[in-house]
Amino acid sequence: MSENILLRDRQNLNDRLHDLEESGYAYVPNMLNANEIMELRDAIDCLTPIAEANDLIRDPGDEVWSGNTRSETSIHIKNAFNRDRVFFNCLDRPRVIELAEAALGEDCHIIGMSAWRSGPGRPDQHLHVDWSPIPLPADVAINPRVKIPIFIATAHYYLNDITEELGPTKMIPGSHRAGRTPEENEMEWNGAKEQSVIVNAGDVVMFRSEIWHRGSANNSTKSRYLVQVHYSSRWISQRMPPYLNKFAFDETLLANATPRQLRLLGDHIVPGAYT
Ligand SMILES: O=C(O)CCC(=O)C(=O)O
Ligand SMILES: [Fe+2]
Repeated sequence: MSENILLRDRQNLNDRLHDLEESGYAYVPNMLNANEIMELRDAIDCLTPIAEANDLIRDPGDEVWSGNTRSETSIHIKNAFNRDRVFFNCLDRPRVIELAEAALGEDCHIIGMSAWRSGPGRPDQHLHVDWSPIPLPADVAINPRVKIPIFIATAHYYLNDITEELGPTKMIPGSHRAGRTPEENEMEWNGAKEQSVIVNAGDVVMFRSEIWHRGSANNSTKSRYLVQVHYSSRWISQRMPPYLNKFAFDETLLANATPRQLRLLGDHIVPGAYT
């Protein structure tokens, strides 16, 4: 059994930014109230996966993704912001968006937003990085004088009280300083083991894309619900499948969006490639 990760309830943005930069993750508790949590869970249960958008669905024990829609199935929905206003509203929740903008720039945007229902039987993921922007020799990566900017960070909105049985996210604090991705079945970095992210429903944890982490097995009888908002610097391209102009924004959601929300969806002021 893993130890629980240290969650620091910081009182200001600078401290949260420091945690994200130095530990690789930051804690933003009590982001959603009980009503908002229920709305998001209900909205996930109403989602039908769209094959062309690379949405995934899996029955318990399945090795391959299938087209079945039984309620205990696991689903992974891309472009969740486009499917329901409750997801759209996760674009720019206070404290989280301020942290994203401080870490990634005032002109940051989202590269995607995923909604997950992970049913009983969901297997362990391997320890991985979501993206390692600059591979470096170990001694360079760990040198405190070397400061790699954050290029991508994901905010996890947890919609359950997380227990070890439900399958917490596991992370190795500080492992964004590895300068590489973990080898298959590598479980430790620099003598440090993975730790469990045990949070309450409505809490957010944001982590930079190079931290070693994984989702773990759901050994409970309940489904685990999660929304992931993937923020990036302006210079990283957005991923909204299907590609080649086949993705279409929901016009009603756009019509009611604020300028900041539009920018987060890619409507940048800068007209050219660079300026
Ligand atoms: O389920 C989780 O907690 C983490 C998921 C994850 O890391 C991923 O899908 O890349
Ligand atoms: Fe991941």
